[in-house]
Amino acid sequence: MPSLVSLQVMLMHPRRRLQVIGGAFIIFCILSYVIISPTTNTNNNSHPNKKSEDTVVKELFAPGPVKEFDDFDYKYDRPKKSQGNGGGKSSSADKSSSSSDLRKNRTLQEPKARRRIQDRPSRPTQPREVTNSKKKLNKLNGVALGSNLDDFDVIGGSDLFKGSAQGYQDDRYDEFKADEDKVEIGAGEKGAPVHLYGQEKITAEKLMSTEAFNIIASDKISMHRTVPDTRDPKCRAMHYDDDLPNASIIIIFTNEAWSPLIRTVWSVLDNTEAEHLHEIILVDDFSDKSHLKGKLTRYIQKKFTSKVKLLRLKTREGLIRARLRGAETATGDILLFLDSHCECGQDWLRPLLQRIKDEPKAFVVPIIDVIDDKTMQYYNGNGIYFQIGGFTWSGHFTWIDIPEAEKARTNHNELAPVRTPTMAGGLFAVNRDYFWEIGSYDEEMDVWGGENLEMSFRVWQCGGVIETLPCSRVGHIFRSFHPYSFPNNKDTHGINTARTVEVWMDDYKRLFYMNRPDLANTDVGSMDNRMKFKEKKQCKPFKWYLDNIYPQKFILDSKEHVFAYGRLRNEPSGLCVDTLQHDDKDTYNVGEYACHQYVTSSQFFSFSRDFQLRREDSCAVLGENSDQIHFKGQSAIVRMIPCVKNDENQQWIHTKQGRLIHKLTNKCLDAGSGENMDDLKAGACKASTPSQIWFFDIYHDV
Ligand SMILES: [Mn+2]
Repeated sequence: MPSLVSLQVMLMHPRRRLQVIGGAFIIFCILSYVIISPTTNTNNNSHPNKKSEDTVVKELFAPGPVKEFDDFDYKYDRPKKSQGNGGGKSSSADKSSSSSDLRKNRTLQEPKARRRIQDRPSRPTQPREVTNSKKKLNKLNGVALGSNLDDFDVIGGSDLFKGSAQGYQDDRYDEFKADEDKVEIGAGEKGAPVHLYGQEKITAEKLMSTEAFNIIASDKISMHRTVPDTRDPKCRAMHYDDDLPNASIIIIFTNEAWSPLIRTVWSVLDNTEAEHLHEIILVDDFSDKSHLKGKLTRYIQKKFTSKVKLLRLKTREGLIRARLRGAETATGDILLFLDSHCECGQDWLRPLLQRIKDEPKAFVVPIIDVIDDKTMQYYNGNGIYFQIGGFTWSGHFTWIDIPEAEKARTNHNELAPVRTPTMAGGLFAVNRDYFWEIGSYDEEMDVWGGENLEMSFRVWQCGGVIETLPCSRVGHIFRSFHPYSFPNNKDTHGINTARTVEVWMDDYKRLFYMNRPDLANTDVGSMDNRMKFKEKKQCKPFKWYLDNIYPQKFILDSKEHVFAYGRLRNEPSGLCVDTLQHDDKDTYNVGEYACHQYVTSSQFFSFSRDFQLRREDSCAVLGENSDQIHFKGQSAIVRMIPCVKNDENQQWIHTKQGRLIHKLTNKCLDAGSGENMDDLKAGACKASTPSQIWFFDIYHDV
């Protein structure tokens, strides 16, 4: 025993040795007792290795290497498939009479200000110039055009020209015929995949690198294709009110390919009752692809009804401000935002409208079905299984399973609205007044990214709810990258997320900056407006959100969730357990590396109150398979796999001597010969083995 004690003290850092020697005798008398194990707990508060938190915390979360991820449209957030989750000249039809009719109509318009609700944050409104050329092509022909036409650049006209001798029907040249000729009868019907062969396949693969999806397959599919009914069969018996609110559907796009965009609009028109559809507002965020200019204008005028309207932005505004422009212009009861590459399922809209009618503070999202980016298959193999939204501390949206507590809250009713901590952001509906009342979007956010988490935290913290509605399903093409550019190549996702954490996460932002130290000192712009809003609305703190809305979220350093955290260091070798830059989304062998001067994400591990040696979502286990685990005398590699509560292979014991013992096999975590970049292993526990002594930076009181 005495020799072990002296060895222990020798092995320690000089600073730590001083702390230790004073109380060494008493403490080391109980050395051989397990202090933290699945079966044993003591109330001993004086861990020999425990540093004062105040002094150490300053060291934490300081600059270090950076790892980048992307979001909603990125494969990281992609739900697994097993889950479910112009050429022609314009017509010159009767310009003079249509424009004067429209002008008359405008005078009947309600003043804009009355459509806005009182609470809305004021923004300078610059009246857009309405040029004469804009709506010359629309004839009224007895059709009511709504009250907000001044706001649009193009309005659909198919209903307006019916029976008109001078209408579009007389055009001799049909510029859309080429697109129609590409369609193969039956291709992709009922959501079936489209397979290509030979040269076409090669061309399609090449185009994948610019379009991020199979544009040739998409072009072969009818604009009106049917998709499978992926709903829970019980949804067919759902009852909805006769007098539901109506929806303004806002679809923003920048340089979207032709067929997905047009199919999205048709899909809404084909799958929605006219009484529920107030309008479809397309917002073109300054696209430069030629098909989105004159050709799109003419297509809307010729093929779509006057419920379809197009707004063209004069500069690139980005997703957030483009959606805001659409929302400002909308006059329906409900705002529904839809991506520009979606296909709607059976009776997709009524569940959303009904829920918002019943719960005006609800942001509701459909279940998002996967449309394959390579075959355009609309997946239908998930049954009624679906996931809801979570987030990572690095500031990314993720899909998570519905927690048992939430299932219990809904009495295991599979059709009930399911509360979701976050939303993916591409598709959601909300009462129009409430959208403005709850702070709309942070319009100082640029281009794309982070706005969905901002909205999610804000809605929950400020009194709203976010729910997934199982009876509403919408398919979405999940693309593996953005087929458009970001102005100035700015990391808008990162900067927007930094704004989000600054405003909404309180102290928990430390966990974001540990993952993104590069953003700690980035200029994220003034947050005064958002802070004032938060104050005025008396929004709840992030801790409330974590405790009440996302209690299963693992907090890497919280006293409630972990015994110890920080770097996991083997002092004799100077090595720390390290991910070696492996991606936590994968299963990987964890390694060891010289301890960084500061705690960086790749060396941050926690010892959880569930006795797991873990990171945010991944836990350490032994061996590739059970044979290897149980082979006595042999050391086994340590792997990181998704955490599962009460998985025996994920249970560890941490002793006061600094051992980390794998409970199932009684093997000890071992630094081995102590080489950088080695895979970490666990071997037979031996007395007085310096390579088996590990301590975390910080221990909470046990
Ligand atoms: Mn999308």
